[in-house]
Amino acid sequence: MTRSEALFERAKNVLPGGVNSPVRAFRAVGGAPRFLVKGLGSHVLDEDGLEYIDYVGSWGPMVLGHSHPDILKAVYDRMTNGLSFGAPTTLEVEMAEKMVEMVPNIEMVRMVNSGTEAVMSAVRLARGATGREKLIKFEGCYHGHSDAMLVGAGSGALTQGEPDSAGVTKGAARDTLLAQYNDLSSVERLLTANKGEVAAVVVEPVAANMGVVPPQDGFLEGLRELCDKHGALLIFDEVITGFRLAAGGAQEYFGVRADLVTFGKIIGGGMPVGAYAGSRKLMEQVAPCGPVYQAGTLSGNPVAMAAGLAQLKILTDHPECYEVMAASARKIAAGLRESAEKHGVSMQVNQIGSLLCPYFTDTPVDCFAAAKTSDTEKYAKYFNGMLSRGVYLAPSQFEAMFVSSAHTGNDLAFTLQAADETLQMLK
Ligand code: KE4
Repeated sequence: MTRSEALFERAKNVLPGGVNSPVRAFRAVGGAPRFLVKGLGSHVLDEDGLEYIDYVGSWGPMVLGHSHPDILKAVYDRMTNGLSFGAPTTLEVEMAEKMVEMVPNIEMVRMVNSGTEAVMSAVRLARGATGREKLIKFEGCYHGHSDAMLVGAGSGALTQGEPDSAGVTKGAARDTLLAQYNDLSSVERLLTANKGEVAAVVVEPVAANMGVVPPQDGFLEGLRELCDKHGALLIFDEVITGFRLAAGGAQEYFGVRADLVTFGKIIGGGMPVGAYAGSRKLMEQVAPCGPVYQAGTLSGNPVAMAAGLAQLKILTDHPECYEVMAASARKIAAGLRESAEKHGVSMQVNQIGSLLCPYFTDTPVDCFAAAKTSDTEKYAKYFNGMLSRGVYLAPSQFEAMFVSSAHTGNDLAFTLQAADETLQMLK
């Protein structure tokens, strides 16, 4: 028994499923999750002393790789003066100012402690600001685990929300309507059928929780137009795309304006964090200056702010990172396609910026229904073949590969060699 296997058995006695977040449990790919002890640059080390090239990167925060010296120094310098006060600190003001400087169309920010909290709060603000109760989200998009967001499953393009988790009441799910990603008509039908009742359309500008599905040309622009026509707010959930697709996130990358934007991951540099942001008019409706209540003991925590601010400053000072990461992702995508072709494996590879995802299907993946045609058994074999060769991927077909600025040319060559050997075994 490996140390990870032994630790996993021990963990299962005191943690549900042995983990603190379900996807980490390797349920979709089998075997015991690797218990990691160290990360440096693009590599991580597990409890058995095995090293991997890491394409999870804590699910997005480690955009500069692990243990960046400037980020570690910022954390160390901050923590020696105290970890948390529950009182204002200069760092949270500097963080908000930095985000406003980098992201288009936002004037104010509220820090929270997770992406879930950011989306939950932005949705409450949208409902409070519009006086409307209904929401439109997209099947297969993930926005954290607040009740209103745990709605999916429903068949067909238009469905009244059905909870997809125990404990989410029909009442909580009732006001969440499901549309189809990259299908503007499914949104228009919902807005028309619920005239004057939809507070907001919540969307991942790049759907990165069904694998990676980029918006088709005109999709995001169409959402903007439909929201304007129907008086609904457009919420970009940029927990993944924020500060990753571009310094200004998806709004900058696609040139589409959202009314509210949610963030997480990168702005914490690896520490627990979330944020939502928008115009002054909207954000000043949030307590204590407005009627929309939202609060948090550790919101704006100085250590998290120090880590996040250090990461944002590096991204600002080195904008070339974005093209470097995108070029690396393009290289991996091209190499995977080449190997799949060579070995006769049906594979689609979607890539945008530093995000990519291989699907085991011969159907082009431009929506959730197409993503679900992927052979997830084959993905599991691919995952384990890569893991055994020292490449650590998302342990689920419906996640993204996260490329960082720390991934080197040697990492890419090693990754593609491992993929070629693995795909040869799969055919
Ligand atoms: P958190 O509450 O996990 O910080 O953020 C929720 C969230 C919100 N919006 C988007 C677009 C997200 O991708 C997420 C969380 N992402 C997943 C990875 N697909 C986190 C990994 C996990 O659940 O353990």
